[in-house]
Amino acid sequence: MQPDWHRDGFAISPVLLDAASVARTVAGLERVIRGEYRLGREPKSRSQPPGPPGQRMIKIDMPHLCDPDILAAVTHPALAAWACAITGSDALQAWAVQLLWKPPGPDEAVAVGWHQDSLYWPYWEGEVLTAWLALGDVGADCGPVRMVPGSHRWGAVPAGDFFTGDLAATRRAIESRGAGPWREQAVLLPAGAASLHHRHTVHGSGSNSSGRPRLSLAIHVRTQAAMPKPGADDWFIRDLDDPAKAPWLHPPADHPLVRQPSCSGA
Ligand SMILES: O=C(O)CCC(=O)C(=O)O
Repeated sequence: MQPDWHRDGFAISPVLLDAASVARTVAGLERVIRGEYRLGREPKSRSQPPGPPGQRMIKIDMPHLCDPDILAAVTHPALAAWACAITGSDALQAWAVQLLWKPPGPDEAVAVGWHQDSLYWPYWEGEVLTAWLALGDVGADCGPVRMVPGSHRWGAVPAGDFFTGDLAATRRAIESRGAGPWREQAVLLPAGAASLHHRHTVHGSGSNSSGRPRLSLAIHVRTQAAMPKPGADDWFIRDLDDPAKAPWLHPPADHPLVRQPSCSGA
């Protein structure tokens, strides 16, 4: 069933980036993975969630700082226009981006445990979301992201863990908080399409048996209805006025709405 943003807490786009844009972005991912930074800046961090050496998922934070083709994908107007239309937002700013490269492998190596993104974002208040852009076809055998429809209405559940591949344990931990009922839907996407999920939507992903890597960018965005919590001081929100780090996607950065002090993290 096609998910509905308000009912299910996630949505699936049509193809937004054409094949040439996807190919350019994939080349950018490959460059950043091998440490070639065409924009002369390093990513915030390079990490590999637990798993056997050489088989783990690769997670690189803020790759758009490093590569023009990744920056172009993050700021692609079709992605922003779709996300604004789905959420009914006037403005959208990317404040964090993750490159996610899931190689073929079993759960122990490449699974992402069930979690809500809000668990990792204690410094935000309001509407903060994730657009997950597929940079290759994501079929059922690739370890697609699986969402729990309706879980955005559970509120913040202080359980779950992105960084453990133990899907059963993270599900038990979330369910033990009284959340439910549990239902799962895999998000299958053609290359160039995206999903969008709410900060409280529970999600995770399992093994990749496709024989090829699953490639994506997770683009964390805020709408004009999100503000950093008073006194919050975190790397991700410190430089919200720096367009290299946190580009406004919609409307363009010179729009009067974006220049309002209330939209600035300062
Ligand atoms: O790529 C995955 O499998 C998980 C991604 C995720 O947790 C996210 O985009 O918030």
